Amino acid sequence: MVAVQWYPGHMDKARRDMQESLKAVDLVIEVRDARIPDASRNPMLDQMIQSKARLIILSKTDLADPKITDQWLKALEHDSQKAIAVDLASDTSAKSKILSLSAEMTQAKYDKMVARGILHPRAMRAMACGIPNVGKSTLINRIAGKSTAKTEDRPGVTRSLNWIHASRTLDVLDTPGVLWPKFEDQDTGIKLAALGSINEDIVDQIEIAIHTIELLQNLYPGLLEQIYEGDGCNAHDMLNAIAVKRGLLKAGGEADRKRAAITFLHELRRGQLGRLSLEKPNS
Ligand SMILES: Nc1nc2c(ncn2[C@@H]2O[C@H](COP(=O)(O)OP(=O)(O)OP(=O)(O)O)[C@@H](O)[C@H]2O)c(=O)[nH]1
Ligand SMILES: [Mg+2]
Repeated sequence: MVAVQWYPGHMDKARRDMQESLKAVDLVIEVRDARIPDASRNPMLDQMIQSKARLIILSKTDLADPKITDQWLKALEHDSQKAIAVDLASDTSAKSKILSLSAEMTQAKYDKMVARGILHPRAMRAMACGIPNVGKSTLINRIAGKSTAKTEDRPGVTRSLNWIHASRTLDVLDTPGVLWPKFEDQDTGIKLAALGSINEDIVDQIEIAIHTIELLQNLYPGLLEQIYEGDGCNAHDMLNAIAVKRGLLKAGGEADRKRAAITFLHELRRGQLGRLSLEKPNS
């Protein structure tokens, strides 16, 4: 069993602070990783958000399999919930897409204020939330057009809630990434660790790499064999093939499996193995 059960105190505090702030919020912007839209969905959010309008942003779409992302978008749209996939890091049109959908989803609120005689209604308020390292702060910076919120490629960068006047019409609350106390299955923890939403120091990188290799061998048969030149091998042999291909050998010539695991996971996360998704809808 992969040891990724973990729920640090700062996440529980963030969850309580978010619950409190929700009262003042017109729209919830839930950021999920386009490569794992189901594993990166925090089940605690459903309880917290209840009937509030929800815009789901599938981030890192530049790294995900485009065909599978289209399937996810269709599966995620319903009633008071809309979904779009964006590359928050470099797509300059992401800002206008997010602002126009946010305006559309808060239009009724805005109209109510006008009907009450308010001549200049306040900016609408959105809460950006989601698991660690999915791009919540990057999204806010993208809308604001400047680096207001701190971002970094590791989980746990944002530590407290912070309102940012992102545009003339939208204030966005940046929140710390939050996980939930117990994953429903081992696969969820593996996918979250593989794509960098769980602190690298608390999981066994070799185990995560082995399970991720198995996942990819099922979803993309032949791909890893082609990249790393392992031939028809199981996940353990594949990790050795990765070590050999990347020149990660110990003094005696033996494969350095730990460094191979870390290298493999970093290559996957950065998109160096291609645009890959780790799960499909209803699978
Ligand atoms: N390629 C790509 N990288 C992205 C995208 N969105 C965010 N990133 C990168 O993902 C990393 C994490 O982004 P953050 O905005 O810090 O993530 P966060 O959700 O605020 O993370 P925490 O505050 O730790 O919960 C950074 O290195 C970003 O540059 C995207 O759409 N595409
Ligand atoms: Mg952040």
